[in-house]
Amino acid sequence: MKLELFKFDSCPYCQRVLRELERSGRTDVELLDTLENPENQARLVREGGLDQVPCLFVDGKPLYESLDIIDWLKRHPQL
Ligand SMILES: N[C@@H](CCC(=O)N[C@@H](CS)C(=O)NCC(=O)O)C(=O)O
Repeated sequence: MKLELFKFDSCPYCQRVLRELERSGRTDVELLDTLENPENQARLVREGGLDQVPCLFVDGKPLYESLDIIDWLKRHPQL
């Protein structure tokens, strides 16, 4: 399963998700910063449909909303 998290560091909702990644110690989520790399933002809007972070792509399918992302991560621990 391919996991990609679109985020930027000054976003408090992104920090919430990043804290969960740190807490769980999982290493299977690729971080894509939308401020550092405009191509990431363009891809987020093109493929996700919304210019909003955080967004977790699960095999290319977008999941928005930090609390929903955290819930998904907890229900799908790294194997
Ligand atoms: N309810 C959302 C809020 C996310 C949010 O407001 N993110 C801001 C950055 S801190 C954003 O992307 N704003 C741009 C927009 O909503 O168009 C969540 O919990 O993920």
